[in-house]
Amino acid sequence: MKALFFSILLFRALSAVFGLGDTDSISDADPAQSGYLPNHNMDPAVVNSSAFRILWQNSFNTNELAKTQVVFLASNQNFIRTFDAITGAAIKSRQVQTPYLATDINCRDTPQGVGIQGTPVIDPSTDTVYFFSKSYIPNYRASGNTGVLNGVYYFYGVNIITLEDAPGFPILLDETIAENDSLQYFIGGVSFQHTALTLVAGTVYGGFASHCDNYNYTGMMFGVSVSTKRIVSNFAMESGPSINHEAWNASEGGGRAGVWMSGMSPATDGSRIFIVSGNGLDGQNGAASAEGNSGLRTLEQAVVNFAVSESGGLSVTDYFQPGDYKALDSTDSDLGSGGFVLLDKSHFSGTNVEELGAVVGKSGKLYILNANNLGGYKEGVGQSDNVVQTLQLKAGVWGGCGSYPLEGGFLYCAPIGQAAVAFNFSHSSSGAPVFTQVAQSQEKQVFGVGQPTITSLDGKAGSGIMWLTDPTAGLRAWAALPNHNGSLDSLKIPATKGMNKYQRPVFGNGKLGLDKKTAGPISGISILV
Ligand SMILES: *[C@@H]1O[C@H](CO)[C@@H](O)[C@H](O)[C@H]1NC(C)=O
Ligand SMILES: *[C@@H]1O[C@H](CO)[C@@H](O)[C@H](O)[C@H]1NC(C)=O
Ligand SMILES: *[C@@H]1O[C@H](CO)[C@@H](O)[C@H](O)[C@H]1NC(C)=O
Ligand SMILES: *[C@@H]1O[C@H](CO)[C@@H](O)[C@H](O)[C@H]1NC(C)=O
Ligand SMILES: *[C@@H]1O[C@H](CO)[C@@H](O)[C@H](O)[C@H]1NC(C)=O
Ligand SMILES: CC(=O)N[C@H]1CO[C@H](CO)[C@@H](O)[C@@H]1O
Repeated sequence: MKALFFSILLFRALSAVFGLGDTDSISDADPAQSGYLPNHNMDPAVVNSSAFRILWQNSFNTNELAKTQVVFLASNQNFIRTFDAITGAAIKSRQVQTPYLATDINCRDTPQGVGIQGTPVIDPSTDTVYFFSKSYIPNYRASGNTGVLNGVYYFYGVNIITLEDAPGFPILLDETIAENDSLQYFIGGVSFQHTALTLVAGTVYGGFASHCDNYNYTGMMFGVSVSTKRIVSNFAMESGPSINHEAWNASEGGGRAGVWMSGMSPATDGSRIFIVSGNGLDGQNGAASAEGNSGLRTLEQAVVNFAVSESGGLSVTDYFQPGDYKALDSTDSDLGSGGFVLLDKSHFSGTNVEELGAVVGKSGKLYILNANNLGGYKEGVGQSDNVVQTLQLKAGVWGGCGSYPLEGGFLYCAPIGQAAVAFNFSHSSSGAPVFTQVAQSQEKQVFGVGQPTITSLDGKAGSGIMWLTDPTAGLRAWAALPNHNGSLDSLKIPATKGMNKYQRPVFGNGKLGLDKKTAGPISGISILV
């Protein structure tokens, strides 16, 4: 498992009273995680010119890793801050909790400390921002102020104007018993909340995994109702008798199957939630094939479709688990290093397939799935994977792909150490959906590259831009439509070397926000306009 994710949210603060503008970003990408954002006034003619420039940059504490933008930022050091989007002037700042020490978890993934990691989500109807924060309760499970056993997680709701706690928050997550396994309860100290958050029918959901697979942990999905201010879901990805209920400090304990997705959000269409899990232990599926609705309890290396109950509880209605998942387990080759990309069904569909999704993890095998029938386990011909299509990329992906549903339709992925690749969308003679690799970038991306995010100027033909952040090279942008010789043409944008890992740029009315990597005393956000 790898773990740094630094994210950004864009929220308008230009007027005295905050309000939602139609070009604001209130969550990480779109709820479906398709990666396509049509309405942020990003014009490629401007982006590819000197008019697109760095508007401001801010520095924060040494090694404080910035997480959000105008106006709301949340960091690994448990700071939340607001800024003026145009000038960068600080408006408010608050440290919600003492951050958890990386030395308490024996994992170098987050050396600067652990606080708020998953990108928050804003509810514009109440001006409230929601996030999870990792900290301590002194003498909670062991003596002392710190230590892994005193590590806990809180769920916060904070007023985005005052940065004060909304009534009823924060809520402590620790000791919550899993809704689908009475033997498992939540221990914040060994857990790591990494996915971006999503707000579905009044409940905020976030995925939990571990730090470097250390200690006894099981991947969990938490849901907190923002109206009743209660935890309404704590779903253990592995449950039942085959799970090893080991001591907290056993490195092979728990069920594993962390939900982290390199910081991507669970994907949702408003009623269903899709997540992808990582490596596990003791998976039930073996020689026999199994249907996606068969009630598998060892949901490791799986794409999982949850139904959301009226109260916000989660139940598994469908899953896909690759036939070689045990081999993936034994090599720590997480399918769930990437999230699920739910594709726009008004464009990406075909005979007998109304809605598609895409997933690719560390193995580099890109699976195109039927979102309404994910495929179960070995349900294909001759016990093969029952998927719409499988495409092998040159390397693994941490963080998922992104799509552009116009002008024929494209899917973009950024395998580590390789060129970014573009697939076009078409149909076979029988009408089945087919993706074909048609182009690649001249540039190669290093480890920690973010998820492809695609903008357009309100859907205008030829205005698509595909964006990636690269930890070394910084922000990159390409024309989304491949050129005729099979290349993605890059746009000329200002150098912003040194991005934090696994981030998406965020957008608001012709502006873009980024999180730059700590370099000595300097860290912060760049806004380009
Ligand atoms: C291991 O952790 C799980 C919670 O994930 C818990 O149910 C179990 O009791 C723990 N084992 C021990 C021996 O503490
Ligand atoms: C695990 O923790 C228990 C106390 O909870 C302690 O007695 C035991 O020695 C620890 N084991 C290891 C391997 O650290
Ligand atoms: C997709 O690319 C393939 C291979 O280059 C090409 O044959 C096909 O016409 C393209 N399909 C569309 C819809 O552009
Ligand atoms: C394709 O065209 C671009 C310019 O549009 C050029 O930089 C690139 O080298 C060409 N690639 C190939 C494979 O010819
Ligand atoms: C960007 O602008 C340059 C001129 O500065 C031009 O040569 C290039 O084709 C443009 N790139 C794209 C992808 O539009
Ligand atoms: C008690 C309970 O609800 N158990 C469920 C936990 O989740 C698995 C996976 O969906 C179900 O099979 C169990 O029935």
